[in-house]
Amino acid sequence: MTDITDPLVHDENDVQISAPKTYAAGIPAVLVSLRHGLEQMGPVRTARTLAKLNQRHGFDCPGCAWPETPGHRKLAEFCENGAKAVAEEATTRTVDPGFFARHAVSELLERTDYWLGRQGRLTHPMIVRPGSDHYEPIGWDEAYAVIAEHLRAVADPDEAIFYTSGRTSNEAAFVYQLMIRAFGTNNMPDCSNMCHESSGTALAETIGIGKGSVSVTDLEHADLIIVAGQNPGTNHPRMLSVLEKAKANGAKVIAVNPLPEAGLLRFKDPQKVHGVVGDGAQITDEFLQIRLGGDQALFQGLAKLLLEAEDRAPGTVLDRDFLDSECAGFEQWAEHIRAVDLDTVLAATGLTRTQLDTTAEALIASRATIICWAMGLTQHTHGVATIQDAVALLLMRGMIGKPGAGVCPVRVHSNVQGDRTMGIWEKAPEPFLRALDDEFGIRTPRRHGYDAVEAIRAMRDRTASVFMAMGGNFLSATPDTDVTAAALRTCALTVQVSTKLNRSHLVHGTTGIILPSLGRTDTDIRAGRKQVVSVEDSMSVVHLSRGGLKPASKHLRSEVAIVCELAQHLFGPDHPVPWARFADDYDAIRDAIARVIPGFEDFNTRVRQPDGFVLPHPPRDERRFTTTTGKANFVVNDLYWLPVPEGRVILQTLRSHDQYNTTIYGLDDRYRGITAGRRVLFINTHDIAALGFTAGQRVNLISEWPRPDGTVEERRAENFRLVPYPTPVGNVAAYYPETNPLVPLDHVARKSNTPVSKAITIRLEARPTSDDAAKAVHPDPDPSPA
Ligand SMILES: Nc1nc2c(c(=O)[nH]1)N[C@H]1C(S)=C(S)[C@@H](COP(=O)(O)OP(=O)(O)OC[C@H]3O[C@@H](n4cnc5c(=O)[nH]c(N)nc54)[C@H](O)[C@@H]3O)O[C@H]1N2
Ligand SMILES: Nc1nc2c(c(=O)[nH]1)N[C@H]1C(S)=C(S)[C@@H](COP(=O)(O)OP(=O)(O)OC[C@H]3O[C@@H](n4cnc5c(=O)[nH]c(N)nc54)[C@H](O)[C@@H]3O)O[C@H]1N2
Ligand SMILES: [Mo]
Repeated sequence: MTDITDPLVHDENDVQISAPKTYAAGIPAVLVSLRHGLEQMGPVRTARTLAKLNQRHGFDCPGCAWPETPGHRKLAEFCENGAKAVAEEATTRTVDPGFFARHAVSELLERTDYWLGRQGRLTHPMIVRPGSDHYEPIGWDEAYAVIAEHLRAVADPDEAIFYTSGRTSNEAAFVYQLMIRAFGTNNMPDCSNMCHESSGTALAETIGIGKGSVSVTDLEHADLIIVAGQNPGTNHPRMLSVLEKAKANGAKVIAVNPLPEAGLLRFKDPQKVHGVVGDGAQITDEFLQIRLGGDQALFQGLAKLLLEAEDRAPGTVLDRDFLDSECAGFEQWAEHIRAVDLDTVLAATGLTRTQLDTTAEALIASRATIICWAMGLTQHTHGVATIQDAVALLLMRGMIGKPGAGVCPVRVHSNVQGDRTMGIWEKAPEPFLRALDDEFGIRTPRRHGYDAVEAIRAMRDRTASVFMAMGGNFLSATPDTDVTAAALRTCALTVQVSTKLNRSHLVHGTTGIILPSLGRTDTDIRAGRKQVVSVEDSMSVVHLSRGGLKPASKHLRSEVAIVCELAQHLFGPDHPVPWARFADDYDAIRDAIARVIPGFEDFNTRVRQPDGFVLPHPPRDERRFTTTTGKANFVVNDLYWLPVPEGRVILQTLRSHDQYNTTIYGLDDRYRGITAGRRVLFINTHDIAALGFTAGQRVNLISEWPRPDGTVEERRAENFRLVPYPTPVGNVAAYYPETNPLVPLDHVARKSNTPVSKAITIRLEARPTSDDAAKAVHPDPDPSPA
């Protein structure tokens, strides 16, 4: 077997390291956007594309799910990284049958993810037949026939697995889950399982709905915003203008992060004169440099300080009316919190007592508090517990369902939230399934399906044999890359519906199929009519997205069409679902959605309003909590944190500024001072010395995972350069997906089953030679407090 990750090890001799930046965006961001566009698309297509991005009559940015500002939209309502995401998709380069004739699969496996992504858009359906090392073209109908034949051959529908990534539109997601359930399984792992699953799980239990409760307007009118475990300067750049506006309105921003991320500190808005020429705006008032996994301790510690303040001055801290009328479990939770040991909190967080006190005072002084978070909270063993303790901190003071206050899990893949709303969920609830049955006259299965981790186990254990992916890059996005690769290879058939070439195409089943699809930016014409799709953003706003560019090839089909055509091959002409009609008329799909999913009444009309429409959210709209108790629940969670074992460090895996998940746009991470390389390990200078290394030295990373029998499983990722960085002592960071082979499949968050990508215990091993050590390494950049 070819090593799945080995090719990435070799091309990293030129990495340059300089001091990290202290601000985000500004002129360099504008230039970088244009450079990527010009390189991939040429000048005319670049101008046309960027002008349509996030405009009312344009397409939704495939970059992230940050909402558009309602009403006035600036001509350039996008960010550098949105522009890169678009250039990546709208590229004029192509990967055609000639490309696959020239390059064997085994040869492509030797290429880096960066190289694969740069080859361009997939143009034809392709198949790699049993025993062959080359993809060859296949007609659409023949491809559907092969897939349908494999699906009909399984002994039980649960032997098939259907993955979804978060770019898929509402319409495509709805027909996809419908086809899967009509086939007979709920095996629908999705990228959410690796992403905000912990948020959904935590929020559903506490407030009754797994979605955020605030709007952009709320953020602009909050007086305290806590941004925990999130790097908006890179991953949600448009959020920075909203934070800037909130600050102009008098808000205080507290950032909680192990790393002093550039965007959190200062922001130069490229759309404003002062951002272009001046120092930009200071975004963060307080930077709490927390240890990895210390957030639950922080939230519990703060809650304790708030309870104590209430004891000292009764009636000044707690919102008693709200607690009495709308909440359940407060007294029991408060008793648990009172017993929290503040010394443990200080050890777990690495913060000082003064920092805790100041933050508690800010919470007490605030009339409208919002907590925002992303992967820094969700991808931990105790991600669900951490988020529930954050929610409790808000509930104590009644900070939900009122202007300027609430929970803000910052969603991410541009339509990941919409896909869930449409039923891409392995545990969809009974009312949704019943509504599908009633609408279509089918019987959907009730047994829960596999999430991402369970899907890998099922393939590994040979209880699943067909794997289909609607977008995404399952191999590289999931944990334990080598285990996942071996699992995918056990399948009789793997199918990837994709826009761009990626590593998941190269690690296939006995038969492998690639179905090339239209992307968000492409014109989609069916039955002679231009079709439009819809998406839901991070704040539950549903709006249209209209592609406008000429597709990379005339053979591409939309995701909707691909699903509906496959369904016709699978179920034959007499199926109760009107697949042929759905394939040619997305309005008909929206009419069905309107009848099945609450909140989508009159979908076709309302989605055509200028800014779309907002889905109902009971806690936000009417302070109603649809939980098991009918109240907002305080959930008691034991405190969990991450002491650093002797001689080891704890690794978080994160994104560089030049990537979109597993798509690598470039080899720089401008804000963190990295140029021309990705195999770097950000580490405190204290640890470099304590572990006996030197700055710039190359090391191998070995993760250690204790088996129940007391032995330790080891996983390796090789050849990383040590970069001295202001990360807390004992905590290191490196990029995903290069480090995914280190994440054990069984290391998952409690309750949400999300892989723990932000806390991997590793040890470092010196590489045999260090001839190039210390090349171009800047002097000690402000080491963090010990
Ligand atoms: N340009 C670009 N945009 C993107 C993406 C992309 O890859 N590129 N990906 C999209 C997707 S799918 C997602 S999910 C989001 C991801 O958005 P983020 O969650 O911002 O992404 P990460 O790079 O994983 O960064 C995690 C951040 O949390 C911090 N962190 C890590 N562990 C902890 C911890 O224990 N406590 C605290 N308080 N902080 C911690 C890290 O230092 C880092 O700043 O972005 C979306 N937008
Ligand atoms: N170690 C570690 N692992 C992680 C994370 C981490 O922080 N650390 N983050 C996790 C998170 S938050 C997420 S969301 C997942 C992401 O997991 P995925 O969503 O599976 O991965 P992406 O890299 O976003 O998928 C990129 C591929 O999607 C395809 N694509 C792009 N646009 C379209 C489209 O419009 N239609 C179709 N059909 N295909 C398209 C292209 O072929 C492209 O190669 O990764 C997770 N994995
Ligand atoms: Mo994500």
